[in-house]
Amino acid sequence: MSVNVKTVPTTPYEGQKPGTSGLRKRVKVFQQENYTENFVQATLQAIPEPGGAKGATLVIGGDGRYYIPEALQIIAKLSAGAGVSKLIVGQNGILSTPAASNLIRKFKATGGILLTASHNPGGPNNDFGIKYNVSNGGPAPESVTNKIYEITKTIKELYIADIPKVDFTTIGSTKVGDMTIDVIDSTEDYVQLMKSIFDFDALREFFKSNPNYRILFDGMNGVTGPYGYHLFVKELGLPESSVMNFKPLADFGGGHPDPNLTYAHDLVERVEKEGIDFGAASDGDGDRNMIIGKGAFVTPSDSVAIIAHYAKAAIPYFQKNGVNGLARSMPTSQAIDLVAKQQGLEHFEVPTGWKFFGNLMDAGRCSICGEESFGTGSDHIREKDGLWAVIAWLSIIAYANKQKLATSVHDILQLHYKQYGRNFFSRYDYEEVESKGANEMVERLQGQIKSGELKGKTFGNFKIAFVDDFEYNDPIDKSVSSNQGVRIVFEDGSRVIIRLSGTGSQGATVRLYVEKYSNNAAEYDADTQKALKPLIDQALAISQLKEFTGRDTPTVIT
Ligand code: VG1
Ligand code: CO
Repeated sequence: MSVNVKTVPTTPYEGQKPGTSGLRKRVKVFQQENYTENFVQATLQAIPEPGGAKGATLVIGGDGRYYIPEALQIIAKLSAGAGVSKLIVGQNGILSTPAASNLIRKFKATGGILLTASHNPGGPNNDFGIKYNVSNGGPAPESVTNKIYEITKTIKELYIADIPKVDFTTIGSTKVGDMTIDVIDSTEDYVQLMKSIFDFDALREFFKSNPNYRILFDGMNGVTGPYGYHLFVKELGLPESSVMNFKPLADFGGGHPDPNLTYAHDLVERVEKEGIDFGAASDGDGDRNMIIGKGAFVTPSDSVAIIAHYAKAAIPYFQKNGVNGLARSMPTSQAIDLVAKQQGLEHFEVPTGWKFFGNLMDAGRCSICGEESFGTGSDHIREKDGLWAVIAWLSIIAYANKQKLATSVHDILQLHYKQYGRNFFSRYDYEEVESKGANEMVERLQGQIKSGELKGKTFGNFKIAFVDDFEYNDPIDKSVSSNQGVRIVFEDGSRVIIRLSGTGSQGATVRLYVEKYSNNAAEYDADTQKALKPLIDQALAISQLKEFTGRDTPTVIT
């Protein structure tokens, strides 16, 4: 049974360029006539050969945010119009980003369309987003996202199948014309994956022999609530009080579903007040994570280094597959490099954005990687994975407890610093600043890099070793990504990085990253902001951030 496909004229919209992780704009922008349709069809047309969209199997799902129901219907109509043969959709359109990545790999799908703006707030006046992932389960590389953008600039016609409204609320298989739509359970496959990676018996054993050890997971009313509930309550048998904000809401309860000390303050407060041993949170679409303990905050840069350190001892997946190499994004602290050196592993520094890890993983050269922006993951999928990181940490705690090394998050951190030294790290975000000032600030620095005038200069106690605008040469496909952030590296190894965000939806966001290494044991318990203050002062002086943006203080410090 074939369907009738209507050809509907359309005109291009400006600015449909996918950023660090898909196209993110205000809901109101997506609601404009044919705006979503244009982008979805451009995405379908950009699906790489062989095959393209015709005969493709696509995984579809999102983080539960406002406008997903409408977007699902649009995707169904355009997919049928493009000759897609199968859609695999999470029930009610719910799939966390890591769960979607897993499904693409598991069912050998052509790719997937992810409906998320990640940690950006949701609701009618906030953000929506669409991202395409390719057959390895990872975000589309720049060759594909550039093609999508090119198509959006000239799009003239939409091919819309004349099909009735699709029911995405009921699990089961239906056919519309020649296209099959499988609506599947949102959490089942992901939970199975976690059980194949970690030793759930060991975790249950740990909680049994430490009955007073309390954990609290904050779903932040994003997509991970049902996944966390399934894993912690149903599988590990922990009390329901171990999860909070676990119902996905279209507006995330009015909150900012971003797991950091600012936006996950309810969790932080409860951990301190109630003396909870281990706290964790994930973002709107489930790929980020934050790990805290009583009186302890794990920076994401430390987190990935610590996971790499314990991987083979504490996680069956790595016992079986080995650890083949480590990687981090450029602004992420160098803590993981130190682990790689000690273990004799290859390590890589890639630009910001998870898409850059995929090639290394596919080539078997990277097993564990992370970003300073609360992203941690491994080659079990091709996205960062919030709940994976949380269970990795619980596995480390169970292992360290059994070996009588440490049980608290604080002690695990201190043990790590004793062995490797400490990389103090912080990021300052200046959100919604005027694009003009932000661009001029970066252009000035780029000019100084070109002219060589910063070389060898001293700022306070810091002498510049080198400055550059980070460029990445992918060792696998040889693609080159330039202008990935201004990097100022000092002789003592300290670093200042400045770049503009590629995920914001309004104005510009300036990110300032600072890192300082210490192997002085007396400093290991020091406060991060205090330890970094002299470097931050110099970073502000070098960049003239205040002069260019008019901002005295950052919006968020992580
Ligand atoms: C930010 C982070 C980056 C992350 C990206 C997507 O990008 O810095 O590390 O990969 O968000 O994460 P940017 O360009 O704004 O700095 V997510 O959880 O929003 O998909
Ligand atoms: Co996210």
